[in-house]
Amino acid sequence: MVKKYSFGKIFNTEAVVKKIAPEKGKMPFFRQQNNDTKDGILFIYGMEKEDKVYGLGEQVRGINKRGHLYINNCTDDPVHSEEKNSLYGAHNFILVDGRERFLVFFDTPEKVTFDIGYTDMDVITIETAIDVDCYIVTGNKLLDIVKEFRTIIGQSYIAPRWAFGYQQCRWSYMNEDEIREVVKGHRENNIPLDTVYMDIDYMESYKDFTINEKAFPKFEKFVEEMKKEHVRLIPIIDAGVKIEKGYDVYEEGVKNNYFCKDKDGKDFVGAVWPGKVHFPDFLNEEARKWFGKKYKFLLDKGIEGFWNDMNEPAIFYSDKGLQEAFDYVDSVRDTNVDINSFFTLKDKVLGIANSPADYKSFYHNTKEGKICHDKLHNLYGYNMTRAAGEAFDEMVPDKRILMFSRASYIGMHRNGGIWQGDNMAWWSHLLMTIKMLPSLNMCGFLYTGSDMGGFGANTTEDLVLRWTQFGVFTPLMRNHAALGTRKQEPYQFKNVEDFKNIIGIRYGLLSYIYSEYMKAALNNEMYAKPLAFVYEDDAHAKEVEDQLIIGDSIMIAPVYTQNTMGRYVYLPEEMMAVKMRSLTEYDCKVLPAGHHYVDVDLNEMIFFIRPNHLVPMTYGGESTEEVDFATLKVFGFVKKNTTYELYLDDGVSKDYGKKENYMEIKADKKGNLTVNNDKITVKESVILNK
Ligand code: MIG
Repeated sequence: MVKKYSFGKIFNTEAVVKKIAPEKGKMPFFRQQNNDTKDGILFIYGMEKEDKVYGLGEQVRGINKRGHLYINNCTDDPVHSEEKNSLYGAHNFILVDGRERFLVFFDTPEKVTFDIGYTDMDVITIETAIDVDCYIVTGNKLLDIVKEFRTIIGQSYIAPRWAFGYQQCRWSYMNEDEIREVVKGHRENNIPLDTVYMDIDYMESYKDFTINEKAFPKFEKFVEEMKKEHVRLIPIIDAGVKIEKGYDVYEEGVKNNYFCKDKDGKDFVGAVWPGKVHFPDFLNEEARKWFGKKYKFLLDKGIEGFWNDMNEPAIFYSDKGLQEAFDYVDSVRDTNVDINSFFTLKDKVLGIANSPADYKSFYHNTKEGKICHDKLHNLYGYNMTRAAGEAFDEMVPDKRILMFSRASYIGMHRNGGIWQGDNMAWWSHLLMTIKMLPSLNMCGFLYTGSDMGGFGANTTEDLVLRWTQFGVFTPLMRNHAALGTRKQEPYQFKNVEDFKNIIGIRYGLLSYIYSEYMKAALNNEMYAKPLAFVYEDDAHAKEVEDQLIIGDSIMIAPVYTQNTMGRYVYLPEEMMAVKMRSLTEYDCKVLPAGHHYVDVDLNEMIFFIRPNHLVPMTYGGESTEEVDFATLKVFGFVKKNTTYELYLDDGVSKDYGKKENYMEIKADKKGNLTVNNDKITVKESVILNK
């Protein structure tokens, strides 16, 4: 059941797609706060000791969010350490599991503060602006509540199937030859590969929708050449548009008032990679349409996927901010800089980037009138990605285009996925991404993953390998690294064979991963779940945060610590352990419920199949186009007659939900398999039944 409570007059974010009439009666847990210092809405809830609090999508720390202060305010912060409060997304919901079970979503474009047992360890205090729509979703099981929430926010974005292949990125592959090298490095070593990314240097002077012709002299031909290798190129698009006379995007934006304005009505100026830029006014419908159509420049050249970056938006500096810093420097230059002025000096200079003052100094021209950016901040990246997504629906209505974004808000999950931003080559960040995955799934971001191996800092071979072993299960499986860091493509390392085998296992699991992803997207369900959501009555399972249920059949327990050749794992029920070195080398055995130490060597990975569940696998391939999705090898653990619902389609068109896309694989308790559809064949099986 969903109840809506409206406070003030909220800007329509369009996060919720279902019409719900607001309640008139008394509002539970809410208090309106009006005093001299601030106006706002407080949501206060007292927790019992056992209460668990899930949610918040892209945020730091655990699956259970208890015990920290979170500030949902889209932020470009490249150091995602435990004490931070904000990342790139604003996913303003929590799901409380305790004496009462409910999800609450705060729909407001402004910052929301979630004090979840931080000030008082037993109290949740959520503070929002005065204008907010709150939705309270109640239900029986946690998964039912999530499903109901997902139903009101609309169906998740669906990526093309090739986007489930292995993807390689770096900031930046500078030209055609560097990209050819990357492809060669994979192909020569038989490491599967489906895409290579183009970071900001493919553009001419970092101008959106341009190609640096020195680096890519025959771009269309090159795109074609790569497609022959079964590789798709995925260019980045940044939010800021370079100020440059004669540059069409700039000229058109200025002429039609498509850019954000300063207080005097002039186009607001900030600086990002291209130098001085204007920011497209994505909250203006016309501007959004215009920007979305710009992607055609690349679609026409054969491009089929994009990533939208810097759309919090990140602002290195504004003219005003820079001037203020200079002024302060000048004011103290000839003085005997005392300690106070020293710190002010430091703050003035370091505080130039992504400064709240800048967000207060420009305006959007919306349907509801002129509104200051800081009142709509959390909607900016959402609407950039929406611009693209809606334009694709119009320009290429029958074809899926890969799209994911850095900044996001609930609602954007209908237009694209997200990647988890600039993490570090830290083991703790491998664990963080494991925990973030189910939280993102709860609010509809199914197509997601982190920069495998770590973006910032120099990585090591074992970290990349362990991260890749986890990445096998994330829909977006992309290795990415920052400028200046150690190279980390799989073929840069000593044990290339291990990478080939692990990524090979992903291609084997593709039939399962794709099928589970599609069913989750089409039914508003979660692809990756905490154990707590599946084993609701198992007090221990509720505390496990380093294992996940992937789809319906598999439990994973990734190794995420250095110099350990195994780990403890908790089995809430008896399961079949599948330890794989490659698609053809594996051991399977049944383990009883309880705690176990499992050995997992660096070149191995392990996953578990739940009782009376099947896992269809393909025979692999070096690209998704090479994979034969119709010929399967089925793994399973059956003690009674068991059915697996396989979802299979062409992977590119948008005719998703057709009946004929659903097939059944049945196993009887002896392990004999049958299929109900002559489109698929089961060639082999590995079924344990005791
Ligand atoms: O200021 O385009 O998160 O993935 O490689 C850095 C360069 C800008 C941030 C993105 C990262 C990308 C990088 N970008």
